[in-house]
Amino acid sequence: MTQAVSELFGRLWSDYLAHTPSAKPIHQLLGKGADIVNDHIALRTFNLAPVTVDALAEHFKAIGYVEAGQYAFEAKKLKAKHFEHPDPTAPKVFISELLVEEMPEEVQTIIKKLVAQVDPKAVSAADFLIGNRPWQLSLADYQTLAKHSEYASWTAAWGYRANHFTVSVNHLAGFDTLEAVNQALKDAGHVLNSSGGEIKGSPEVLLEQSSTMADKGVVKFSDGELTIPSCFYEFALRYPQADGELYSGFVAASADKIFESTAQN
Ligand code: OOG
Ligand code: NI
Repeated sequence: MTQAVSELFGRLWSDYLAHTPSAKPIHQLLGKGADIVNDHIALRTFNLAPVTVDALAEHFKAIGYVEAGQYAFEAKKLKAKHFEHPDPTAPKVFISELLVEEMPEEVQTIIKKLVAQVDPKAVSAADFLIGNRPWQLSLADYQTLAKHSEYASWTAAWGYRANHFTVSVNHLAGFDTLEAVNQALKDAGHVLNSSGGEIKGSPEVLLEQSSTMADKGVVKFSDGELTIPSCFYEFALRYPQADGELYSGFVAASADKIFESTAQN
């Protein structure tokens, strides 16, 4: 990996660890002390300037990433793109955005109020994606968003940071199947996202995924604090395409369920 790539992911990883206490023990459990290859990370945003997917993607394009896939999630009112780097050991990047104009009026009003607080020049700053919520948010507004869209409330509360890292199961020395990974996680007391089944996808769609339910963290609002779901860990096993290369895209039907890893429970 180039130094720019490893530096950016190193900073994203430090912020992620600070909000995901289960990540270190899971890393140890699956890697057994060895390095772990990250399949991808994900970021969330709103489709309003200056914080659209395309604007956030500039951080990755600047270090060699290119757009490699587009996805739509009609029920959740989301769109997403994924980005890849020519170096196959660089994690892929999945960035989604809420289609704000498709939300009820009261949701639109709140999100526009948040995004209006973002200095457009700040979006390209080196630390914009590293644990950064560039707006004030009240508890009442958070709760209104949560009633209509779990995604909107999570994004408003946590802002810009990796909402998950993803273990590449293909690269694990001690595990050959996602079933075995899931069993080890459950035996160690971790709670998996079971929406749509613990394993999303199949060998037929060339990608199997599972994830933990998000840890919890304290978020500061303008008028108080609340403990809410923070970030989660994902596990991905990729299968070879006809040309022998591992499939490198995402599967919308599976991603739709992975989003639910930050649901309130
Ligand atoms: C992204 C969910 C989709 C995947 O691997 O399909 C995803 C999110 O929760 O922001 O990560
Ligand atoms: Ni993911």
